[in-house]
Amino acid sequence: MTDGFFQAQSIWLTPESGEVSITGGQIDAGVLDLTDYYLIPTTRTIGGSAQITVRTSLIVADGVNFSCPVHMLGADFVHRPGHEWLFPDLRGLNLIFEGGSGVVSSIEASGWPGNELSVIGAITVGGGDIGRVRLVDKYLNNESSVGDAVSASVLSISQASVLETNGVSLFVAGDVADLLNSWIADGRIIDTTLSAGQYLEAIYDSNSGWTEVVAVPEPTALTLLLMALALSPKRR
Ligand SMILES: [Ca+2]
Repeated sequence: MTDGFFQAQSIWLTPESGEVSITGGQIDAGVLDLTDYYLIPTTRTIGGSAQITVRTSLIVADGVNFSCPVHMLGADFVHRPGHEWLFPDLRGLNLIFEGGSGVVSSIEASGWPGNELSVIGAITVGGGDIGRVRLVDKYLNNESSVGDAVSASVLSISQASVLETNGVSLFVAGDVADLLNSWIADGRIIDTTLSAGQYLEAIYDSNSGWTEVVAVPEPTALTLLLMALALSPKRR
């Protein structure tokens, strides 16, 4: 597909063999299902100047290459386990969550910084309207011991939009700890699963080159007192 407009409640875009590519035109789908045809891996290319809007769920497993934005109007990004050697290439994908107030989307944790293919190119919370997105981990995508996380090269959260980490590890490429900590402070990044005495903090790991949002224990009164003493000017 290179042109035209296609609108449907549910689109299962899966050839029995060969390759399907959408490089132009407009798709407006309730469900856009890009999973395999009876576990036969095929390749689908979604990119170019294609305009994609999804309203319920965008479902991937493997064999998908994205190189365009996908507008998520309240939709969930579902990543089912597929063939691990054929992980979808999400590096060119920009998921834009803009469902408006009171609408919660989700992102399946499937990536980790060690596997570049599974890193989502960009997660944008808030676009034409504000967005709210919750990280979830319903499927075991990575069968090694690393575990599933949500990893993005770029994360943007507009004012009044919210990303809920929901106990799922979140990695963003580069040293963006100051930016993410400012979003934790102003409520753009929250975790409603934190136990008492925990709070979120973004920490940059110079070895990996990634900033991770982690739950850390609240500093105790004694720690704060010792820090204050250490920072206070020395007396003669
Ligand atoms: Ca998962």
